[in-house]
Amino acid sequence: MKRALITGVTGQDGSYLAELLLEKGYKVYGLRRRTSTPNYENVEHIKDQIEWISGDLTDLASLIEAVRISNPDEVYNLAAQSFVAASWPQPLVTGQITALSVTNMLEAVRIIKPDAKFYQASSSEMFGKVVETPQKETTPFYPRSPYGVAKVYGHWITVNYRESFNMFACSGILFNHESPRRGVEFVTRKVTDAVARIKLGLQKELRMGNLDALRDWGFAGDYVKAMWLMLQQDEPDDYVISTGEIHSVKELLEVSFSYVGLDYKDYVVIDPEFVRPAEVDLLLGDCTKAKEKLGWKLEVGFEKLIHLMVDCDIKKVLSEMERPSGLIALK
Ligand code: NAP
Ligand code: G4F
Repeated sequence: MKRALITGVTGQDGSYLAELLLEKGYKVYGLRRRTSTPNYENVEHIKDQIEWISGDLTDLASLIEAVRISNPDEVYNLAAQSFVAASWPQPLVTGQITALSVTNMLEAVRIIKPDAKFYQASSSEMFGKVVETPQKETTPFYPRSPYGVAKVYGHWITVNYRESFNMFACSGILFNHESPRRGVEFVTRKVTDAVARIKLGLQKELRMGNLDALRDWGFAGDYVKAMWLMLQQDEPDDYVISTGEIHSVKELLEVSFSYVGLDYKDYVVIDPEFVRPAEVDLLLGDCTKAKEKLGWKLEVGFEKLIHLMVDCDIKKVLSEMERPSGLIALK
């Protein structure tokens, strides 16, 4: 039985990856930091099948212990401060978790289990103010946020450990990917959650930032398959994972609101609070290498993804409304 250690397992990607690896018969170890209240929402359904290890990405001793306990064949380093907007008010925490802690994880693996295969969750945010379109593995980086800068560090230290210590370390440069498990502050989920609340009469308006931003949005369930495929190859390498399709935030609003028979223009208010100090205007990926070398393919397209998210949010809000306590999360 193969053994995998996942950091960030309570997050969106970690939960889909854990499901995938369990289906494949892996023993899955999940690193979980201490929280004052439970945060198992994304993994509630598989919680008992995961071997939980307490630890924090910023604490090397806990990572060494996690690698020792799990003795993994594969390590997926997904944990991060992953919200770009939060990286301006919290640049140091973002740097500690999203940048330097990648070295913590690599060191823990190098010291305890150097032959384990390692996946680093790199990001299209590294392309930032893009120097070519579409972006591919060879496109130079120009990060536009403390988060993007931190991810560039994480990417290069992964490449460096591969070249310095001959470790099987891969960096997946993933473009935006979404799902009903996406944190509610990210733009897709913020919109689909608001659509559900507006449709059900619980919210009157939606405050947004830059509607002209363009993104290449895919489905998280498809993207974790690419992570796994990268670690099944004979040689470690870096891959762009994307849909190759671009949509604006405005289109996201149109698709989401019109799905429930509403016009977004009646509800959306532009609020400078959600406009970023420096914006990434456009991200569009070219994943030819992943398609050809990994045989990776996309299954869920943009409209289907957004409709799926709206459907799930309507169900979630309805179940909140039906709770006997009457506690409705008004926004
Ligand atoms: P997410 O939902 O925000 O999950 C982040 C995970 O990291 C959570 O499980 C969180 O734990 C954990 N974490 C944060 N700080 C930690 C720490 N100090 N120690 C241990 N665990 C910590 O992110 P995601 O969307 O699944 O993304 C997964 C990874 O891919 C991230 O590295 C992200 O930056 C990267 N990425 C994401 C996308 C995307 O579009 N989703 C694209 C490219 C790259 P808690 O539950 O305790 O908060
Ligand atoms: O959904 P977002 O917050 O995602 P962003 O910044 O692209 O980052 C996500 O994708 C990266 C990969 O490229 C990951 F590495 C990262 O961890 C994260 O998962 O914002 C998308 C776009 C931005 O241009 C933002 O300015 O939507 C625009 N936007 C407009 N109004 C908004 C809003 N974003 C948010 N979160 N909230 C708004 O009200």
